[in-house]
Amino acid sequence: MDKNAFLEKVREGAELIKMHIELGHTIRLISHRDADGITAAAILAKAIAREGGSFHLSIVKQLGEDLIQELANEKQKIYLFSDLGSGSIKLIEEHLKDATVVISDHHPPEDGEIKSDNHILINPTQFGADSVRDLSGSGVAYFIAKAMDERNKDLSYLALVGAVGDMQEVDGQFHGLNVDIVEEAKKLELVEIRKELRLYGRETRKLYQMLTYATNPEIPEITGDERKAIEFLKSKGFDPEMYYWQLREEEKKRLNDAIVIHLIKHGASKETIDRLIGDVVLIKLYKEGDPRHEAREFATLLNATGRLNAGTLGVAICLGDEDAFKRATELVDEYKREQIEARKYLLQNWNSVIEKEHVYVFYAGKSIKDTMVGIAANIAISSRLANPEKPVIILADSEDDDSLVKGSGRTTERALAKGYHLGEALRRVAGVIGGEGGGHAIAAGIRFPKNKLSEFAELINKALEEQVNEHQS
Ligand SMILES: [Mn+2]
Repeated sequence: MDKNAFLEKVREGAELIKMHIELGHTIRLISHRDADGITAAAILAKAIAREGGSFHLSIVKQLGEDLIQELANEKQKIYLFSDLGSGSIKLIEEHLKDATVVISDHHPPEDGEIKSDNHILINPTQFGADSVRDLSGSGVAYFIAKAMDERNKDLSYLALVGAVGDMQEVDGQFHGLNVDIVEEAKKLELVEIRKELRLYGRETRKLYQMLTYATNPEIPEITGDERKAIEFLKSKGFDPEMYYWQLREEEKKRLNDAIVIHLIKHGASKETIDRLIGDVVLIKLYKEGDPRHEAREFATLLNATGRLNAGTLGVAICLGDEDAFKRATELVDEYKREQIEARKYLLQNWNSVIEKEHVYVFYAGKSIKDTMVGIAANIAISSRLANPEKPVIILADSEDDDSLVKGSGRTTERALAKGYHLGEALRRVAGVIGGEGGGHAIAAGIRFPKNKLSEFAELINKALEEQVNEHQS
């Protein structure tokens, strides 16, 4: 890639942001809600604060027209989009033409070109970089922050957490501009990069859990089988209750070798083995055993805050806020508990499901939280309560309004082949019974008056049936 041309663009963006800070304008910062977007937001927020500027931050799932319109209504002087924006250039050009816009992103641009003189796109893919391995959104944010002030090099470790969150080192090592960030973070002694076992849970999962839940890569005959994982560890002389970080270097090497040999015996490819042992980013600011000590666990925590609509809490964690870290940990534990509860409730009460020709409808009342209905629908499918070729809709009482029920529909690719579109079907039914509904073909939601519950199953079945009939004709 043309690194110098990219860095020139970065400098241009950094100057623009600094100029607005000098003018006393609030920087309106909008970033993506995954770990990459959250670390990117933290880097930019910190850089702005260090310049003496103020910012107003939102962490969002996606950048649609509604949101862009809302942002335009705020009439800010400068908008800074991070880890998103490249996919919405036309809308940004249309709605924000009177403002300064800086887009700091790594997704390949689509849908239009920058036309306004006061808009700038900083995106390494325009200079030949590969969006999935050379630089992530937090990496772009880092280069901008560094161009604003060299001091911001101390945020390099956050850029690496974001890169790992986006799985930029999926093949076991860093590439492209990510390597530059690794070098800077190493020089400042912020991180240590080690060739270690890359299975999830170095800090917080016991060895047997690390192996039982291994998915990337899976370990044949061990993944998913706790007993076998324990047996395997014991036979190699390891205490299954220990954590990877507690092992001595010689023990780590022996465990790595044992797993590699096991994989080779089961015919694993070279790529699989390369992925198993590779770059692991350790953050020296945190102690061993802390999820923030290892980049993948750190990123997973940030991702969870984003999914739980607490992305700004994730940003606070990145900025070193210990209370935010504690609250987020509690939030994630609570969420896991709710998930386990929902699963238990479904398994015990599935006999009360209404099964129609085209749909399962399950009403959980207050036993499943209304925020968990989508997950519950997925559980019904993945735990094989439901036939995967038939959509599942889980309904629960609304927590804000007792006269309403909230529901989520989920199905599988296989079912979609028959012509189902859950979003369309729920939208239509909602129209009939006085609610709101919509979404994607495979995942959608609805909210409607509780007194229409008895009619709902029949109506949604009919709507789905019509979709199948139309699909066939
Ligand atoms: Mn990203």
